[in-house]
Amino acid sequence: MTGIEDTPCRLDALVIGAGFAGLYMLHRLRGQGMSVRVLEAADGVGGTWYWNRYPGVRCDVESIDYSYSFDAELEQEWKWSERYATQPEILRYIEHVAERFDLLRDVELGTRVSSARWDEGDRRWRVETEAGARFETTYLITAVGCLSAVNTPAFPGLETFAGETYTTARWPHEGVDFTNRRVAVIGTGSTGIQAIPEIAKDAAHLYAFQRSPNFSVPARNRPLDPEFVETIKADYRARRQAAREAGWGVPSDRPLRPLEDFNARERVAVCEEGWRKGGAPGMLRAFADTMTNPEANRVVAEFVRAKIRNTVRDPAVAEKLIPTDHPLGAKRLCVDTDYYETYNRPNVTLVDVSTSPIEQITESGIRTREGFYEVDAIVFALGFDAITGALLALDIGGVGGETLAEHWKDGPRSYLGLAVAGFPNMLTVTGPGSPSVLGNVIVSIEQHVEWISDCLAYLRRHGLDRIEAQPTAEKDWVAHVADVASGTLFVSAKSWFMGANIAGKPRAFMPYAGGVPTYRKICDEVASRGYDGFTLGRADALAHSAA
Ligand code: NA7
Repeated sequence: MTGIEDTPCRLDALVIGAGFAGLYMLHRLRGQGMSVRVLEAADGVGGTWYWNRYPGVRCDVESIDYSYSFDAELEQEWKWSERYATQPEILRYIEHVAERFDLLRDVELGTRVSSARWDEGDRRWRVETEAGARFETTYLITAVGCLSAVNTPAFPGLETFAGETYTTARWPHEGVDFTNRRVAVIGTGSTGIQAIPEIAKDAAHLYAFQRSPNFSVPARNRPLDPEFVETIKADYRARRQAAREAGWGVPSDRPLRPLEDFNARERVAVCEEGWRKGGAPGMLRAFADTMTNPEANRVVAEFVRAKIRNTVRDPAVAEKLIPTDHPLGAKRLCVDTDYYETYNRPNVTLVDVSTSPIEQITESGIRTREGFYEVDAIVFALGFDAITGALLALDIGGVGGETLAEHWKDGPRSYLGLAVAGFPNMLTVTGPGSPSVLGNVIVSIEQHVEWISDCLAYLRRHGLDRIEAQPTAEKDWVAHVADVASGTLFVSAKSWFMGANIAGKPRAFMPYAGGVPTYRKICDEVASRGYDGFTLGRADALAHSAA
């Protein structure tokens, strides 16, 4: 049944999104005997790894950690080939998981949700798709990803451009040949930083349009050493446990100590060691207090700035590539292969659009305040309306017809990043107010999926089928999230974590910065106290407070 028929398709749970989160949610809930369907806008599973196919795209978390931990056989049988997996390899992995656990039969691809309304009368969600299919479901679970709503600022004159335009997050499946073409890449976040070195290898000339420089560290990607993989697989449980206990969901290879424990020479040695090993954790966790102590952060940032100066031959270009407006890591730290080296190529030009903004796109190129760049193709690498964008695009209406957009007009409000007051039976995987994008999102996805499925099993065991976050619990959690963030350096950057990259978006630090283990403990305690802060009830009886 597809929901297109006259009678809506009735379900216990409807999951929106078939990426890492939605597929695992389906697996868990189906295993609990629930009727579940996943609706996915794309023509394939994979979520972010379905859409983002631009040159150079890789995960910035190591492959041995960026994978499901819920099935021991799966983790033993799957072989990652590189330290940082490419998009095609991650997509193959997700497709393998979907097949291995027979998930596809409950996934409707090419199906975009157009609205979801809570019906207080019969206490169900009524969900509609763009194609007109209708679903009625007891539980609505969003698994739409934090980086899926593409940022599309308007560039005057874009429609007049005679060449080709590409958006990194909507890359053509057949790939793009840039040989002998003059290419503009607009945007130098993680995506631009991965794509620019690859496109520069083929392009006649590449113009990198940078509005703000970002910090980036070398990935030192390499084929995985079979002996290393064998050691991990011999005790994968220990590795997974270490990931869950690590602040960012990635195990540390050494005990963390604060800046003050090291003398000046040792500080440089610690940074040098992180740089040599490659990857974000080596810099972000150079010191235990890199993200909380401005001086510790300054030491690491200065170290990276010196590396940029040493790598980029033209000192003027090097200075433009050096961030000075935010602490290292306050915007997500980028991980690259030869990014800074690419600016030494004769066919690459850095165009600083902070002082000389893009004014017009013409038939043949891009005009900034100070110059004109004739190009054959433009690549937009402009980021996302992160964390809330994809949720708001679902057009969700809760109790009394209040929409999620209304509820969040001053910034996202959620209890634990899992549930929203006034939106009963809606649960949000990696919603705002949970650790989500701060670190290894797979660890956070698994924790949420397991918490939600345990919660729904609890409700069923107790003859309940209604759960709603209490307004006071939501208010307190929002205040706690802001309070925790204010004790970190994250809040001092105009980042997408803050909603600062989208015009008109309310400014609020959206993820929970208290660390993955602390957050897990809080969620577990809430559950063990009978879902403290939630009101539980029966659809056909008076609600009773669990608090
Ligand atoms: P990001 O990190 O948001 O980067 C987007 C880039 O696009 C950034 O350099 C922006 O400059 C730039 N941008 C955005 N709008 C414009 C306009 N109008 N003109 C010029 N430049 C613009 O997105 P990514 O996709 O790179 O990375 C997102 C996450 O995906 C990443 O952190 C990983 O976790 C995976 P700005 O900084 O706003 O000045």
